[in-house]
Amino acid sequence: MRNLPLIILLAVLCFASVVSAATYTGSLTYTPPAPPGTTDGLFVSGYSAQWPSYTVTLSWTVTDTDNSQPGYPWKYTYTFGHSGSDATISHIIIEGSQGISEANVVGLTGATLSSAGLQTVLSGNPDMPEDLYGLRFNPLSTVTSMTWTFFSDRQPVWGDFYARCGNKQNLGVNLAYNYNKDGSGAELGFLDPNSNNTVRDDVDPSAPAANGSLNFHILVPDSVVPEPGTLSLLALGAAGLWNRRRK
Ligand SMILES: [Ca+2]
Ligand SMILES: [Ca+2]
Ligand SMILES: [Ca+2]
Repeated sequence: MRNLPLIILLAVLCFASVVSAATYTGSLTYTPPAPPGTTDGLFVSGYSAQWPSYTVTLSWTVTDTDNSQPGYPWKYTYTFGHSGSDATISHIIIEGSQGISEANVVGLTGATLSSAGLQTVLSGNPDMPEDLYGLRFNPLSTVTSMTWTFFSDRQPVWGDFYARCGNKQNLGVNLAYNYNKDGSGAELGFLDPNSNNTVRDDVDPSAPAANGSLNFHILVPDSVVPEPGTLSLLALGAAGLWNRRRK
């Protein structure tokens, strides 16, 4: 068994690559009529002839199988849009966590990053449940649907989003965010439990990332994790220790 350290090293490396290779997809949809009902994954409101009468969808794909941005292993692709022709998209906020900044995003295509950090209800996000830390994306042109992609050093966790239309439409703003109730009537998704916008007490699921949606949440870039390269170094160290003990 002279090759035991090598076998251990290979096993750990294989395990690390299996663990790190992941792709998750999911979506949340609202379908009319208003108001949002039990089958909807989004809360949608606004001018009755616009977003509330359209189908509105957010979908996502998160993967670490694209290694084109070294140091930023997670590739996030989102599509948000509606089925109508009026009330184009102003912007969409994807939740992060305290400390998230432009430095956590590289290789962005399909949108501009107009803000990174604290996003408040008062800064142009009417009826957003409460303030949150996140990334605010704007479309590249006047569109009713947008797909954008970026790479991040932050791994996917469960979180929330908010989107709105441009300008006021018939004195109102069309908006959407992830929300619904479970069978017992308990509220799930993007919440404001203490009814105070500036005290951020929404709680997100801590379960690992997975396919689909969890309790009307989406996958968002959050805390930094060790890269596969770090795991490989750990494996090398473990194998080296084994070798020394044998001698
Ligand atoms: Ca949240
Ligand atoms: Ca939440
Ligand atoms: Ca609150």
